[in-house]
Amino acid sequence: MGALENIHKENTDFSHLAKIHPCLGGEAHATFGRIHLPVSPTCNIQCKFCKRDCNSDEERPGVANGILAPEDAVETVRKALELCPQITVVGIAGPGDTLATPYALETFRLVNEAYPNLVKCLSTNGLLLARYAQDLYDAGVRTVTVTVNAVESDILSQINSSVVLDGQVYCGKEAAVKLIAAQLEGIRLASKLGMVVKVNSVLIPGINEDHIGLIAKTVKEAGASLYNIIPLIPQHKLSHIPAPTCEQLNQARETAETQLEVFRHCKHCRADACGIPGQLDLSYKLYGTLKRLETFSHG
Ligand code: CLF
Ligand code: SF4
Repeated sequence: MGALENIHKENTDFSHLAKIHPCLGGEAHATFGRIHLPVSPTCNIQCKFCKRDCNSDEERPGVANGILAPEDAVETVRKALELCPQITVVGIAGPGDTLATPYALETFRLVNEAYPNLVKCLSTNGLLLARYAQDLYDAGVRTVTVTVNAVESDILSQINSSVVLDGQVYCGKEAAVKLIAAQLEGIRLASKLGMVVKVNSVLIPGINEDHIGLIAKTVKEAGASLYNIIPLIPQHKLSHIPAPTCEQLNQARETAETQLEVFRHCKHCRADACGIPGQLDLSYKLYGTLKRLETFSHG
């Protein structure tokens, strides 16, 4: 832990963070770990491929063993560091959207007080990012991932069916327009505040596969520094679409790379992942006793 304490130095500089954060494209993906705290139960949008669930068998985003209460987060991080001292990042990535409920922010505040030197990382659909960017920064969050699946409403409305904003439900194109504007504003604000912004896109053959270059260009202009393209897991309303082939995925990554650095080591973590991505999975050891819930989502 002694050597790691030096590494756990807070810093908003991308190159420094890339050395210690397993998802920022540096060598750190094989060396350092992250713990995800599944404190966010619900979502404020509906992606057509998203089937939120709660179980301990599936390895995909959107799934967690159960929901953790913010007041249990510090003790959970302590246990996780005991199990895996290589953990440098505390992430909140769902299973619902992390900003749809106040629990992620509350959790980051508590964890930041107890562990100011761990990197705090948030993953969100971006609908409420602009609204909470300053609060997140003040709670120690320095890396943010926003899932942007399209930057044109015609395309996004094929991927997302609705958005709930301030008690109002928006559907179809209207929802897509709102979501795209909110995401780009959130990325602008978060990066302006000094947070490193990574964008995730789910690659959906026949829908956004020829749109990746424009997404990369647009989010880069808004302030994103890194891009991660994730293959569709065909399910829910998009279960009829086949997952992209390796060629399609590589093609999309190459196109994106003309605009923005591309992260290629993503392991499609669960919302309650713990350990070194792709190498050491301790989530069952850490969360095995969490009560299972019926349904929820991923952010
Ligand atoms: Fe977690 Fe995501 Fe932060 Fe990483 S995961 S919130 S940025 S600490 Fe990483 Fe997992 Fe891929 Fe995410 S390998 S799914 S990119
Ligand atoms: Fe989309 Fe994530 Fe919400 Fe599911 S939980 S609907 S993937 S933003």
